[in-house]
Amino acid sequence: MQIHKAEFRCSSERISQVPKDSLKDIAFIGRSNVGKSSLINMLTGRQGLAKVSGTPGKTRLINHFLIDNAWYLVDLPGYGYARTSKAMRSDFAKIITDYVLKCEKMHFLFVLVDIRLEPQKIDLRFIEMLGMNGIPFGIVFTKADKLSRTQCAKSVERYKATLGEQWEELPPMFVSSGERGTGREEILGFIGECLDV
Ligand SMILES: Nc1nc2c(ncn2[C@@H]2O[C@H](COP(=O)(O)OP(=O)(O)OP(=O)(O)O)[C@@H](O)[C@H]2O)c(=O)[nH]1
Ligand SMILES: [Mg+2]
Repeated sequence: MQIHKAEFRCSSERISQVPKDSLKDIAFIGRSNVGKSSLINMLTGRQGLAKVSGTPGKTRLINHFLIDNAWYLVDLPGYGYARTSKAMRSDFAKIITDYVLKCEKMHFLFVLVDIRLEPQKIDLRFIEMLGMNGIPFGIVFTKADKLSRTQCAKSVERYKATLGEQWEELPPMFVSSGERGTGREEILGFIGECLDV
C-alpha cells in the first residue's frame, strides 16, 4: 500500500472528541519516547507531521492524521513516563485505555517497543490487557538502526520466547527504524490488508 496524502486532522483530549466519521483508525502506542511519532512520520514520508521530541511525554493527546481521505493514523500519548505528576500520569492512562477499549474507530493497534531493551514489565502488562480484552494488535520493534541485524533478530526471538510463555498464538511483529525507513513496506502492507484496501 502507498500513502499519497497525509494531513493532520485533530487532537482530542477524550474519546468523545475524536472524528465522528466511519473511517477506521490504525493507532500507535508504547512507552514514552519509544518512537511512535517518528514511525508515523516515516510511514507517511512526511517529517514533522507528528511532533517528535527527545524529551519524553511530547504527545499528550489523541492525534488523528487523515490518510488519503480514507483512514486515520493515530498517534497516542506514551505510557509509563515517570517524570509527570501522578495526576497527569493517571490522565494518560485513562485517555489511553478509554481510546483502546472503548473507541469504536480503533481498528488495529501497533504496540511499539524499543528493540534494545529486554521485555519490559509495563509493555508486557499492556499487551496482556489487550489480549484479555480481545483488542487486535501487533508489535513494532523500534530503533533497529541502533543494533546489528543479528542483535535485532536475537531481540525479537527473546520477545517471542517471553510472550510464548503466556500466549499460544503470537501477534504479528515488525522491525523498524524511523531513521532509516526500515520496515516501512511491511507495516504499510499489513495495514493495507487490515483495512482491506
Ligand atoms: N536512532 C533512532 N532514534 C529514533 C527512532 N525513532 C525515534 N527516535 C528518537 O527517539 C526520540 C523519541 O521519538 P518520538 O517519535 O518523539 O517518540 P514518541 O514515542 O512519539 O514519544 P512521546 O510522544 O513522548 O510518547 C527522538 O529523539 C527520536 O529522534 C529510530 O528508529 N532510530
Ligand atoms: Mg510522540
